Amino acid sequence: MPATIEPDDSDVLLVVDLQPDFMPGGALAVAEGDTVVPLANALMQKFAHVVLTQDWHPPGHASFASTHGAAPFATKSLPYGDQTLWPDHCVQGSAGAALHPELDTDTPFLILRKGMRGHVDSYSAFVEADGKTTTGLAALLRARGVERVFCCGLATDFCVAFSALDARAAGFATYVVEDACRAIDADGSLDAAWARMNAAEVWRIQSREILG
Ligand code: VGL
Ligand code: ZN
Repeated sequence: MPATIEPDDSDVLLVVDLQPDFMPGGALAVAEGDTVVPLANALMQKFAHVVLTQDWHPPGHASFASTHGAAPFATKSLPYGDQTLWPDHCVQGSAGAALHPELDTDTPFLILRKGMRGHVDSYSAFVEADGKTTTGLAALLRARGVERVFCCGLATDFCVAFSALDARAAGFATYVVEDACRAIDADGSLDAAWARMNAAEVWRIQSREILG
């Protein structure tokens, strides 16, 4: 099948959280998460603008179950809303928080770290979980003439979905490259994420539509 999408100067590829802690064997492992890395590298070659994100939490982060003496995957009410509690992951400076060693870090113009503030999580590359604090990414992309945001990485139902929904809300045409993502899929979270993305007109595409 020939490529049907030819990225141009107004397109950005957003590569979300390809870090060892989200890979098989990692602290918050996503099944087959490692299979996304070569696809992300191939996709990057098609884009004039590429941004990587890196989940980057201080020790004792509000999203960690251990911080609250709770069980991982429980839900906790925090001042900004309900927070899923995770195993400790992507602790700043730890090996699990690094970018995957096979990920192309030469092509991206920006590596955006998120979730750095102790009391607020940030699944999204655009807006933190308080719904207010912006990372500045939307303004930066607009200043570069970006109109369409293509998302891939981990995890489909959390950081990819939240980033895609916020890209859409910021006015970008937004696409998720489904086969270049993998999901955590806890308690129906993958279906729920796609329902929200479909409702928001975030388009679901496959990497072959770009790679040919
Ligand atoms: C993520 C849960 C917690 C993700 C990050 O990258 O999807 N999920 N932190
Ligand atoms: Zn995290």
